[in-house]
Amino acid sequence: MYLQLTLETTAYTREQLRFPDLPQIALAGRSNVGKSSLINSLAGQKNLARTSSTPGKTRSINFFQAAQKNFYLVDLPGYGYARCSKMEREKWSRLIQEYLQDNLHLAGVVLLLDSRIDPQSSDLDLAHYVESLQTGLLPVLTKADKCNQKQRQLALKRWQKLLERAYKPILFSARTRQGQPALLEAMQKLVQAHSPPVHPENLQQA
Ligand SMILES: Nc1nc2c(ncn2[C@@H]2O[C@H](COP(=O)(O)OP(=O)(O)O)[C@@H](O)[C@H]2O)c(=O)[nH]1
Ligand SMILES: [Mg+2]
Repeated sequence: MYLQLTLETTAYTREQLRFPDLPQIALAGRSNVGKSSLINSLAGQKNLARTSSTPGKTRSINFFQAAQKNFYLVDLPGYGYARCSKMEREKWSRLIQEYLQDNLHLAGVVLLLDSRIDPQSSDLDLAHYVESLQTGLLPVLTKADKCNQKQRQLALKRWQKLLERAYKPILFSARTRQGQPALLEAMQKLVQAHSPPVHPENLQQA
């Protein structure tokens, strides 16, 4: 099963952030974690989201509409890229925060974590921030094909323990598509569980 994804809007600044009236699932992760590869894999396409071996290239927030599923998949800029200037990094993390904060359409955040790499403080910072927003946090452990069974189980246990309030992490590989059905199902559940924002005009009769 694939998601039929169409890139609808790209935002580089706060002013360009629009909130289409549909639930949104945000994808977050450090640069090079495999976010573009995951989007391409979900869509069954090679070049929908740019993949590159040069980290830190995607600086925008990209809204992909999922046809028939009635939600947006929102690709957030990769964080924690050391080779950029401090100012640039702060600008991106501010844009991420402005997007996540008070976003009534947010149905959940999928946090991508490299299954081979030890937990980083930037990952934990973002995870705890998302938990503070009272929105669902779904950890996805990427590049699972690069680990052996023992390493995969270790990564799973470690993240489960660190992110107690999150959903159970999903092991994922864009190469083998391990975890893809589970991820699609979990995203669908987040969308279904999301209650749409109440518009002021609907409040009057309540
Ligand atoms: N073996 C393997 N490599 C992956 C996987 N996902 C991504 N990569 C590689 O990791 C690098 C970064 O991937 P990319 O999707 O561009 O990461 P992004 O910066 O998070 O968008 C690329 O060289 C990808 O080919 C995966 O599931 N398995
Ligand atoms: Mg990318």
